Amino acid sequence: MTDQNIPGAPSSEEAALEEPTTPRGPLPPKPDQTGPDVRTASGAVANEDQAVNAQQGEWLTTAVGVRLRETDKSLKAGRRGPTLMQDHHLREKITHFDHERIPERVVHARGAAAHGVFVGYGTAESVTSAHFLKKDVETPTFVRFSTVLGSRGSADTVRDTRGFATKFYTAEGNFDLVGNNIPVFFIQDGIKFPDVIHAGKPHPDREIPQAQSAHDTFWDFVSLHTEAQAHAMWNMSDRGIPRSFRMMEGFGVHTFRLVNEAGETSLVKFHWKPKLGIHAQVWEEAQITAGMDPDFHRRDLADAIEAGAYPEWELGIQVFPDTPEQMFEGIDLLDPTKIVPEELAPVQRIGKMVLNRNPSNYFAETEQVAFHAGHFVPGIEATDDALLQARLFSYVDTQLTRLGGPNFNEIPINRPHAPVNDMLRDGFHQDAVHRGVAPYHPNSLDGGCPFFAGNEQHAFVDSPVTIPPTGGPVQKTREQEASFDDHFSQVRLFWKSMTPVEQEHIIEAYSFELNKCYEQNIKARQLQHLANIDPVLCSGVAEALGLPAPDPTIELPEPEPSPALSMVGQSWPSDGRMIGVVVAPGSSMEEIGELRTAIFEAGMTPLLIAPTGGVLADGTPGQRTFATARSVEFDALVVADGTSEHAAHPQVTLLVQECFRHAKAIGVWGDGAEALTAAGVEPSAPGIVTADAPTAVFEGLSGLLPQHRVWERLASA
Ligand code: HDD
Repeated sequence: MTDQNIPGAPSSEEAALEEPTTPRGPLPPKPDQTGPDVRTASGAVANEDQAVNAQQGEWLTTAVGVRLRETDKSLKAGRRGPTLMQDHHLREKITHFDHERIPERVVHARGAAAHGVFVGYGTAESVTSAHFLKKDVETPTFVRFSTVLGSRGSADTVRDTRGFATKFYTAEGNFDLVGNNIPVFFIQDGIKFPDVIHAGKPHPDREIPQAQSAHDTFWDFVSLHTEAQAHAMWNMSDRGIPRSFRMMEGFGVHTFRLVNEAGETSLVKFHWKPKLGIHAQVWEEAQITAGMDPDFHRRDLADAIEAGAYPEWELGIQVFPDTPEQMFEGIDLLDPTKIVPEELAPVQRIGKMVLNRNPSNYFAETEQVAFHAGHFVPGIEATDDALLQARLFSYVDTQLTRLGGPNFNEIPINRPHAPVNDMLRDGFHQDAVHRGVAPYHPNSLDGGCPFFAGNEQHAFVDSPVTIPPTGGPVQKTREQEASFDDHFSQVRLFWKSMTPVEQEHIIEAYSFELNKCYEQNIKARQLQHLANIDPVLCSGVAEALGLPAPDPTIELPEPEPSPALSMVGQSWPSDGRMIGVVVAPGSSMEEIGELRTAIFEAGMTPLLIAPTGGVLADGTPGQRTFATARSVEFDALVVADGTSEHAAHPQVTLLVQECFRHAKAIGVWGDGAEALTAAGVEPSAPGIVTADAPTAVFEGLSGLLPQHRVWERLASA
């Protein structure tokens, strides 16, 4: 066969080959499934559609492009004979499969991600020269949310901190803001990171429990490290079980240094503020969800984006003067276990991020993305926070094992959109075909290139910060400032800023976790810390543990509560909320149609729950059956008229009772009210809407949803 025979028109010999299946044309990509932006040889950014369609070419080939006529049977010496070593395709297929997995992240292994765009407001221009924060500058972003402790296949809704890592592909190179949904950290110095993670991960003997902090080694660590009390309390609060990634705040945690055009510096803390507000599951919901739908958060994020309900956050900064002490109102800004309450330093909004595209391929993008806390752009710098300093080393180092060598920045999802002209060469998985002969500086052979950029070309210049900031001779030491030793006053501040219902949840969370510990010493030690934080907190937990509540051993001043720390009491947009609607053959499809329209028009999603599968009378699909529905999927429940025959169905009763217990709004019209009676729910209870028409029911629910839950239904609210 000659070359001319190959592309396009098959030769007569090829045509004679029998195809096992009819070749099909490429599937049309979904609008949100375009490939990752990649850098072309010329440095321009292109969208590699080919990558999306790689699986849909006409002919199956080997890895090196040879067309195959069989992939289901190996090459054997006769029909019943041994397999032949010369079967290249068999060996290639199996070998590649054998090496498909890469090590999961040592922490934050379980995650979900999305592409987005960030737009600067220009309000940060007085404090930073960063180009992407200038007014109306649009920057592509990629965000990965994660849990910390669980393995890649663990459940989404476990009690844990959530990672919130954002890669900004700015015109000046990549900036990574690798944050969490909790603004304080367990430890003050990165040298302790392996310790806290060893304690939090499953026990090394039996590798249990998975994705949990409710076990002895975790609480052993926490009770032996008073500095961990602040983070532990945040984890035990409702922030540890978010309703959705879309409804979480994000925090840069550390204090960073910003530098403006004039070279003046400020210290800042970064905050992400979600448009939809901060909401949590209740603990029972989180537990049910982990079994019913372990992918709950992952699915929620992808579904919302696919439905066009793009999640949004505003980026904000708290700004502090860059004084030699690096303190603000008595709070040490280099201590990552401390916050600065918003009441003392308001969060100023500097830009907005919208997540508008799901990844096309989990492995290529979400798994291979490599964030680095040290990826800064001109105008943003690190501070001497000892936790941050250790991170500056760890994030590059970990990729060497995880992504198999030093060239991970060439993987499409990690490539900057700014032109790259480094002198890094060779190594495993080197994709670039570098030209020239002189990858060293200075040189006289490659035209002297590359040259250094100066201020005019906006080079990254480290600000001339005095070390130590207080001046004087530098002494090597493994000590830290005395201000780092106050481990309790902010934990008390957090506790005192909670509403009664949030405090009750915190007591329940500590009680659950500590009751899962076997070691009595650990429980007793932790109770002593709780006594030092607050006697009410301590006695609540002690009672649940069946242990005496110890007296405090320290005296703390009464803090000024920070209402911004509470998740209760505010009103938020209810876009994207899910409304479960129990229907039955006796329901009027006209009324159901009116209800669905009203729900859609309010930017929410109805989920119809019918006794059995299949379509309803007018062809409307029922999305759930009584057997497959569970309350955790819904933010509110409606029981339609015409359902009386099923009012006492155990699954309907379970739905109503769970929604009631979890403080969700419930609406009924007509004989739908019988489901309330069957479940033992009083129609006059808070958050129960009874009306004579579906639209009136929905109107009542719409008034309740902005508070997220019917808080007054919970006993102590
Ligand atoms: Fe970390 C991953 C957040 C302290 C070492 N970290 C990782 C991720 C997030 C954070 C969100 C997942 C990134 C992704 O989605 O790929 N880490 C934090 C925050 C910290 C923090 C907010 C404190 C303020 N981390 C921290 C310390 C160290 C590390 C002190 C080590 C000294 N973190 C890592 C790591 C990981 C990581 C081992 C695992 C996977 C990766 O980096 O890429 O290098």
